[in-house]
Amino acid sequence: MSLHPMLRLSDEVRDALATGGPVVALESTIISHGMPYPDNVAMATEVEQIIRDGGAVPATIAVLDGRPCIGLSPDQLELLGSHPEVSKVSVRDLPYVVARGAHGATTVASTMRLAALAGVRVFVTGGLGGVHQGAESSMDVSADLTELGRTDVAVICAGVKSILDIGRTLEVLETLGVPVVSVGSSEFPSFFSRSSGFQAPMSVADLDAGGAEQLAAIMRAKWDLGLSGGVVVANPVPESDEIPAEEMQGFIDTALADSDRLGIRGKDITPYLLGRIVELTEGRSLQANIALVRHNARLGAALARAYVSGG
Ligand code: PSU
Ligand code: MN
Repeated sequence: MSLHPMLRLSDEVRDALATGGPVVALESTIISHGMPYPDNVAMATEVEQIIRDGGAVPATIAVLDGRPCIGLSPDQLELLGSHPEVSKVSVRDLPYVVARGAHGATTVASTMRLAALAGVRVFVTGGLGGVHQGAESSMDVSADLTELGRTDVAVICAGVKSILDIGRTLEVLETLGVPVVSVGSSEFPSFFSRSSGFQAPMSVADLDAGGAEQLAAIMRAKWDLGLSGGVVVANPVPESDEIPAEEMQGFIDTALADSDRLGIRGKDITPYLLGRIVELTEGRSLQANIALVRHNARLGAALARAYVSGG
């Protein structure tokens, strides 16, 4: 595949793609707008190392000085985690930050798009965007779902937080033809918790029992059939790091009520709620968040290897 001229690839990503090696994309909104400094930079650095230890090459994606970058240096991760002028960039925002030569942290939607442009098919994150509570009137549905409906990338996440309407999020994914596959569980997880009250539409075995190979086979079957679009891989948080859903619900309700009272809307809602939940839980949610991203990174490396090794 010839390289898109607007992309800037790190050397290790360029080499891996040139030789058909395993590459795992990572988003940057989670760094710039999803976690506080300096834990965000430590998380991003550690996750890249987990992917290398798992035999794959990490490709953290962001827009820097207007250039879409696939694979970042330690200095660039530090900039994303600490610079005040890194905007949150979903698909609609990409043309603007690129044209202005600005910095942008990419969401799941824009990271998927840039990963696909570079030829990367596996992407690891923490939580997906989805249908917001009250979307019946606000119409606030994340562009992450639209992108999952059209871009050929598998996204490994820990499910969807109950800051969103989980049931409606699953309905939209079904409408868009997106396979939603839980790993080692029959339930769709709710980020901090292994349960959500919703069954997963599909499931595969745990990583230790061949889950990565089963997922790679689903990706190949989908794309070989010409069914474009993504796959949601829902990897439940490990039991030892879980915060029970009942326990989180009070904090989430408070955060939602606060955002409502402050009139926060649009692209600012998700970052506001994530930050408020870290405050309300006195950092406990952050520890669970970091743990589940690590866990997803291990699966991501294995899935990227299984996918490139053919079937
Ligand atoms: N949910 C999380 N953590 C995150 C996000 C969502 O638990 O960091 C970020 C991701 O980058 C996701 C974005 O793609 O928020 C969704 O934002 P919006 O709802 O504005 O589309
Ligand atoms: Mn929105």
